[in-house]
Amino acid sequence: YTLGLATTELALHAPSQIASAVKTRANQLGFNVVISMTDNLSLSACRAAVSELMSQRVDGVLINVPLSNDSADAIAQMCGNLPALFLDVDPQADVFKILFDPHCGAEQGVEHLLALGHQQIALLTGPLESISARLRYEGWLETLAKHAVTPCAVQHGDWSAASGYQQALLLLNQPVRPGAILVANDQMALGVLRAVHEYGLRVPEQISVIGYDDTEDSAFFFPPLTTIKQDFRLLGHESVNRLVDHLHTHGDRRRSSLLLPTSLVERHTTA
Ligand code: IPT
Repeated sequence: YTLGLATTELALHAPSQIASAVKTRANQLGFNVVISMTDNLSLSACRAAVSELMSQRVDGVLINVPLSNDSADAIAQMCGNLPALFLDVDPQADVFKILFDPHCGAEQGVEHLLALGHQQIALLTGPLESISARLRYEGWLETLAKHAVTPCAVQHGDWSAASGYQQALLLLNQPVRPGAILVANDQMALGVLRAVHEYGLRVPEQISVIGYDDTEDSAFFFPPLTTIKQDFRLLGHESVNRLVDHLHTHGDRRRSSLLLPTSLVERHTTA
């Protein structure tokens, strides 16, 4: 078999670690993986990436591109009989999928900060064209609202460390200085830490920062980053297993979608 992986920007840490995990598991099972990458978040970019894989006669595709429900339907339809497993869609989307529960992750971050006594909490989301960025943001707002807390400021980044740095400077310059910043991924949190240090504030004594992903290097940020772990090795392993299983049974068995849990990893950026 040859598996296809359509992926969003591989310069980002999470998608590259997912691709690595997919490749590792596929190799263990003796399969090839061909990769095509989108360079923006439009539906047409995803279509182009999937059609590139189809023209290489792959036996099944993994799609790690953020897709709204309508876009996921469109891509599933385009795949026709070709098995397609989605990795970045809404848990409600009616497609074959394996996802980390965005609501669970958002809730764990908020609950951790509230348990530490924080009330002045600022939010730094990912790009709102991304379904996962949107769902994490909604999860934060819902959990905060349950505790009658409103965020003291909100900014939107693009997942990169550079955007984290720029947006953190805006958050720090608000009239009410946040006591904690909830960040939608570790790369942006890296930029936030630099901005906070340049601003002359101590982490975690004067301001707490929490990330999301727990990518490979996050334990080596300074200070080591508290974050919400998504186990990308497990995702790669499970997604290849399930896609291959689907191929073997010719789709006879009911496709079983899976929602993976996230977990809080407490290091030294929250207090
Ligand atoms: C998601 C990451 O959490 C985020 O950091 C960013 O890299 C994004 O991917 C890129 O699309 S993980 C995804 C499987 C929801």
